[in-house]
Amino acid sequence: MSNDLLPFTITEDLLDTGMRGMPVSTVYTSEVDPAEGLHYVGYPIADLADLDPEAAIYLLFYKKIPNKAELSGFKRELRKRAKVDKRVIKLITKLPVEGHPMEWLIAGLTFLGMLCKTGDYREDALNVVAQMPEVVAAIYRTRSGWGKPIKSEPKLGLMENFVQMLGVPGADAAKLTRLMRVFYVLHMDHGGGNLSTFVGKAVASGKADTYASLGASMAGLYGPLHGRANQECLAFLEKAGTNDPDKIEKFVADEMAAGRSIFGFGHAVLRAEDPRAGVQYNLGAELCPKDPLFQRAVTMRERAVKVLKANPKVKNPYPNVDAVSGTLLRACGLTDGEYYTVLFGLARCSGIAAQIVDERLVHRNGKGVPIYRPSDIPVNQPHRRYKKRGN
Ligand code: NMX
Ligand code: MLT
Repeated sequence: MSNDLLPFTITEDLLDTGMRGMPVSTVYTSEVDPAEGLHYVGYPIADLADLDPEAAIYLLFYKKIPNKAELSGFKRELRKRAKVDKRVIKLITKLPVEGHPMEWLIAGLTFLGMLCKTGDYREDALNVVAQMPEVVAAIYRTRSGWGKPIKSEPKLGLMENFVQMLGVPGADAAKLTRLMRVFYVLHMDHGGGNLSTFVGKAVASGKADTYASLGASMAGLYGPLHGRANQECLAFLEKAGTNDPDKIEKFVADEMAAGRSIFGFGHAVLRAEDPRAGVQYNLGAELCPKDPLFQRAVTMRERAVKVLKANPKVKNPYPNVDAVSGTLLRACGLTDGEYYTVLFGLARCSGIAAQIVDERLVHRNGKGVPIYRPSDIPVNQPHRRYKKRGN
């Protein structure tokens, strides 16, 4: 562990800042370096972007990149765990279409918990990772009205099976699979302090089960400043309505002046362009270079940064993970932005589940981190006595 963060003094100006920069725990899966961005167990994310998603999961759970035998054993293990209880899928098909897909996802995790939990953090973590593709595909198909859920074929591989179960009308499955494999690896984990991960681990610290903890963490991811920024960013790009660089710059400046968010830009920790954005810009150049909305996002990369840099309050004017992901998903056939955060959640649950396993079963020599209970400072609450008054 690097000791340069310790000891840490909490001064008044650090209160009510959303705990910005306060180290509260140790984490074994990943690190977010302000300048260099995300690393999984020490490896820079850009180096891992083309890894098998299953190998990336193994890395987060077992802290090493698997060799060939370990990877095939792990894939076998996930296949064995992949079968989702039919009742869970049936319950999903009864959910109201008025609900946002993230509300469906939270419900799906709750159904899995009700019907399938073992109560063992490691077992439940691996089960949920193996079963989420089928759950998310069922959510997607049912709520989109594409038809009945498609039978799972886990032997295809995690993302290959997911794309096959989605059965996106009119999509090029090979292209979508290429995208989803990278998308999954990029979105799995982002240190221990991001909102959804922090919430999930906090809930698990009260010894709630893995499914309830992940449901809570997905409620955190649902917020537009966190995971739902990928949905909002697609709408933001569409709203810009032009590919002319000067007009885009004016649009961003007007949005900022109106007090609205510039979606896909900024970060609480990063102080440089998010390498996960860089990987996706490159992937877009490969998969959909002529797509007009992708090209607009590329122009934003330069012009939105210019506008945000001119605003002294913004600490990071650069693109984050959500800046361009929606344009790639849309170009590969997933045109409805409302589902993008569910895809983020599908991947992120694996990182959060791995961190929950560590916090519950590994930290403090296996005793686990105690129940989260930070303190607070009471304001305008002088101690006084209440005297019962007559009527
Ligand atoms: N658009 C508009 N205002 C911004 C932006 C932005 N992209 N980035 C920062 N600011 C504002 C921020 O609201 C704050 O204003 P005020 O002092 O009036 O409250 C000020 O600039 C300073 O904020 P920072 O310290 O730079 O950023 P902070 O750590 O508070 O927030 C985000 C980080 C990510 C919430 C913020 O940059 C943001 O709202 N970005 C747009 C939403 C987004 O893309 N979120 C996705 C993050 C990644 N993810 O997937 O989770
Ligand atoms: C994430 O991937 O969780 C986001 O970049 C937000 C964060 O790290 O705070």
